[in-house]
Amino acid sequence: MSGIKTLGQFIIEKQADFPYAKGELSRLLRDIGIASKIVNREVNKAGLVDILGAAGTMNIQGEGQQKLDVFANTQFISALTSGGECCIVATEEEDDFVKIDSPVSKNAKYIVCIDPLDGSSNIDCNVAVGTIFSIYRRKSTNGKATLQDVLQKGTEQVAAGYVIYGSSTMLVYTTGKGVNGFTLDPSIGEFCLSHPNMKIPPNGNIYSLNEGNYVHFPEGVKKYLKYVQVEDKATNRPYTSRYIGSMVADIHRNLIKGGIYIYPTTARSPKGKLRLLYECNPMAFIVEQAGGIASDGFNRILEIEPTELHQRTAIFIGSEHMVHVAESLMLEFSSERKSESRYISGTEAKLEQMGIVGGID
Ligand code: AHM
Ligand code: MG
Repeated sequence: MSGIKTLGQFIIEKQADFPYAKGELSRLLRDIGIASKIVNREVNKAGLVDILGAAGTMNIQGEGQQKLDVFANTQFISALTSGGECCIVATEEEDDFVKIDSPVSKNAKYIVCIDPLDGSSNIDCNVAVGTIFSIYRRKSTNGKATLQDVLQKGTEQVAAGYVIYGSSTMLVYTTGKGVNGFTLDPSIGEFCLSHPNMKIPPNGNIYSLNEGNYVHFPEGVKKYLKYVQVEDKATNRPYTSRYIGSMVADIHRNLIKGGIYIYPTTARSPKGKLRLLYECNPMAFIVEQAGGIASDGFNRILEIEPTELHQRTAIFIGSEHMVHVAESLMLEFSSERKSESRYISGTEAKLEQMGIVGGID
């Protein structure tokens, strides 16, 4: 066992970073880790047993649920209920938030927003899927926690993470002091620290977006696509296109290799497709903690004020330089929100300042 540090050991060790911590957040992270191992077991044998296929129910977004979505949802809610640290779970799979009302959770202080199985339309063909979670401290101090406790800005997250059920299963999380990744060793059934202090390269050459939606993209995204596809040796263009269609897997790869993931607004999804509370905010927190950027094309994802549980947003997330270029083009060519943008200077000046010039007309 020498040299191995398990997730449990790491969490306890890191508790010392928070001098007044009573171990509640650590227990919550542990509960999520345990549930994800159970989900991993089922995802791994999905091709073998009769658990695949639609469960016959629709979630609030009108999307068909897969059976494993339902299974994962139940596992996480049940782990958070028996763990005793969580008072509300907001999940992609339930129309309303779930109040945890168990004797052990009477004093629970934490809210968990979760996408129990993201990318689940990929399960039938053995492509990587993931779990995404975000943890907040409840704001109200008495009575039962309410929707207002859930609708907090991403900057208020105390922790966030994802699990990728891929060729290996990994859990990656942050508590605002960097990002660490753990790989599940199936022989001992433990997540072991494998990627300490993860940092996203400031620039990269991978872009990930569903180009099939091209005709519906905002002009700024169309220009960005042109930019990444133009030959320019100095900036290593054309870039490489990689799109799995599982946000967790696409962002995980870009986190390691450098890259940008974009899900913009489209004519079909005018507010974007991905959900702020349990998809975009947690991924944005992780990527920022790793040194990257996450924006809705104009402003920081983490500063969006949520007004509803299943709110959607556009997202541009990844390596700092790449997101800056995309934002600059959004500003220049899709500038209906110019006044809100973090950029007030001209695009060209900004690009030149970053050492990135040419290729955009
Ligand atoms: P889901 O939560 O219903 O699985 O949808 C989220 C997924 C992301 O993982 C993925 O990046 C995106 O939707 C793919 O959407 P599209 O098929 O429109 O490209
Ligand atoms: Mg999802």
